[in-house]
Amino acid sequence: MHIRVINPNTTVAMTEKIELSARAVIGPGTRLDAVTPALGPASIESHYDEALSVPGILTEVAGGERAGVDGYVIACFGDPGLDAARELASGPVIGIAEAAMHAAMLLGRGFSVVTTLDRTRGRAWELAARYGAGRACRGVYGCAIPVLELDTDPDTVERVIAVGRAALERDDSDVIVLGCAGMADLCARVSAELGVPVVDGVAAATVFVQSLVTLGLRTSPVGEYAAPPPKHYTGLLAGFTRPDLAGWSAGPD
Ligand code: 2AL
Repeated sequence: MHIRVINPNTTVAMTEKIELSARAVIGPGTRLDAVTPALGPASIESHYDEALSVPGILTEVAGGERAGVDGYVIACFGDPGLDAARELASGPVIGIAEAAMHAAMLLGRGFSVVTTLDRTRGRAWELAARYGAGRACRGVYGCAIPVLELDTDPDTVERVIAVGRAALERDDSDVIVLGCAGMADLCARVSAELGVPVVDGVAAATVFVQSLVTLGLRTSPVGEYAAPPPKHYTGLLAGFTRPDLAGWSAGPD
């Protein structure tokens, strides 16, 4: 089985962190690659960043299809491009917010999300509603650390712990969801400090994809997630024109 974990931002150090988290939970027969798109934003913390990350993600999915990848993880907490990736991939595709929220609902009665900047909170709430977690999600809190400063800010882990502790108290929640792929390496430490399950969506999504592939299950090919109708794309997006029309590569190779 071959799983591809896509870091939707272009920061290689973050992809390496994501890969460690995913690699720690794969079974012996699973091959994993963690990829960094060639085009996109250095980090994703706005709707603009998120929109501009999608062509890079789709390029990695298209390349994965050519390489025989069995399933994909989209490793950014806004789950960018998830629906489009499902239209393109023959195997399952799971976003880390989707995986983390589902896992949290299997572990407790209510969860709180600890994320990076306050401005990403709205997207997290929107995704909770989409995934049927609108009631279980009791709060979403920023810790005022931009994505690319998670590694360099000496206070990161203490801040995440403090915000998580306050969230558990305020929300009367019993599970914490980490709201950024760049927090994957904090999971064990935060959990040990808070004494509740702390869900890293990267690990959760990797295990879920692996499980679906093992079960022989894939995204339904009929209806909304059927392959997108072929058409021409122009300008910077010309490479995304589908094969039925012209030597399709979905994006610059
Ligand atoms: C993220 C994430 O997971 N990756 C990224 O670049 N931005 N999420 C976030 N809430 O900031």
